[in-house]
Amino acid sequence: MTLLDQPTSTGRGGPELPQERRLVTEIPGPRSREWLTRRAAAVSAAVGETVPVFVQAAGGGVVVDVDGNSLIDLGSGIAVVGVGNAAPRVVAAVQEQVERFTHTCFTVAPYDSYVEVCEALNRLTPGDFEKRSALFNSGAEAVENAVKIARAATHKQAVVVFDHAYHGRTNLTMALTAKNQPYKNGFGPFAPEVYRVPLSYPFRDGLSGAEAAERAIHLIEKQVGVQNLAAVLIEPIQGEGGFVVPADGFLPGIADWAQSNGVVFIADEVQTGFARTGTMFASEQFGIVPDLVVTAKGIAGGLPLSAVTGRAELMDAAQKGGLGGTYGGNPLACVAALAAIETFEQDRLADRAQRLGEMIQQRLRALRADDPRVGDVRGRGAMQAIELVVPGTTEPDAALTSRVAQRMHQQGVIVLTCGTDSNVIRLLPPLTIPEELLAEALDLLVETVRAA
Ligand code: PLZ
Repeated sequence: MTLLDQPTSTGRGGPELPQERRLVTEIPGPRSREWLTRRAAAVSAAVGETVPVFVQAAGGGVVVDVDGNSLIDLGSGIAVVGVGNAAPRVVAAVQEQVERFTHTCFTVAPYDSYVEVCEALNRLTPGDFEKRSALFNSGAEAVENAVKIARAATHKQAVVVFDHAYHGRTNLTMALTAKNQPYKNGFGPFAPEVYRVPLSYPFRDGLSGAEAAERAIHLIEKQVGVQNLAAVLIEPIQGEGGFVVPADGFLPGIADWAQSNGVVFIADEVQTGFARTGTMFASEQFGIVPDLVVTAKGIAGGLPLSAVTGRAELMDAAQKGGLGGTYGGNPLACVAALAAIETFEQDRLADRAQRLGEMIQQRLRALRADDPRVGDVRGRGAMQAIELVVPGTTEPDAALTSRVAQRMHQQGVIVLTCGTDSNVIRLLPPLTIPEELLAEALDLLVETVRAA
């Protein structure tokens, strides 16, 4: 009999889980190690992994593994479970729906929750103009559809994206994504008519927002031409690319230029959306009103759902039947989204994100003040990061970053890294994490960076 044949705890997830960091074995423990062995024999070696534990339950601010270790979650499954894992409203809504019907395909036989999610998105996204939405499964799929919509509406083809951008792993979105390893290497050829221009990256370029916008616009006008350009696509704060917060004025500069030149301005709010940055959408904090907003991740408490929302005349431009897919707006995901959106609003999770952000910034700025390897502390709300460098320079220190992340995992805290140079540690706690738990994780992070 192997360990895996023995029953594991039957404990449920959700916020009722004990909110504590508790290590009862080394990380990974014996049960996780058995699963890692089975994983290696069954799962493609090309599918990555960050933390070497297998999950048994999760909720509030913790993830409990199959050995009974309780880890503090500062990753939210990559910014997904903002409302917490197994959030009570989400669980109840999905349980009720799963017993009614699981799927009809909205484009075959429609149902109410799809329409209600679109109504909610039209209400919540920036802009007081007439809007429409369409639902898909993943962030990448929604980004692709935003590009399709912009092309259909403008009868133009080119798309401009930025250095360090991340938009997905499908063929078109690989072309839109900047970083080669591991996302693109060996997977070409990539889609044409994608043009990349420099971002505003205050820690590295020293430019004002207006200067960085002017630099990008000049390149677009000279190398692409507005008469060919369907859309400019940008993450308001970059996610995978390093949690880069552009200098003030950069986003409005780009958006104003696009919108006065017949170019669709698309905000990819897949990672920044749904209260994560302290407002429902990050665009609000930068004073931009995108023509199209792409959402996913936080939208449905962990069920796969994504959306494109925007100006009705753009959203309605493609031919009838031109947008769709078998599962897009699946009824389980839609009721989960309605429950998640109710939770964001009723529990004022955007305010919570701001409060968590203040705690994180305070702690990490103090660290930066006495450790020159912490080159930059940046972020908004509960989307914060430190960029680790060789002291006194902006030269990335990826080795230090990976050591810190691994050491955090061994101590029972899930943290993720990011950045084109893999030298950024990012914090994305569930917005339901208890403050004491976040404080404990931040203390550990500070100690771990100092000791690494
Ligand atoms: N746009 C801004 O952050 C997904 C990628 C994880 P999907 N980011 C996490 C990984 O290693 O694959 C993301 C994003 C932004 C688009 C996407 C794509 O969303 O739901 O992963 O397709």
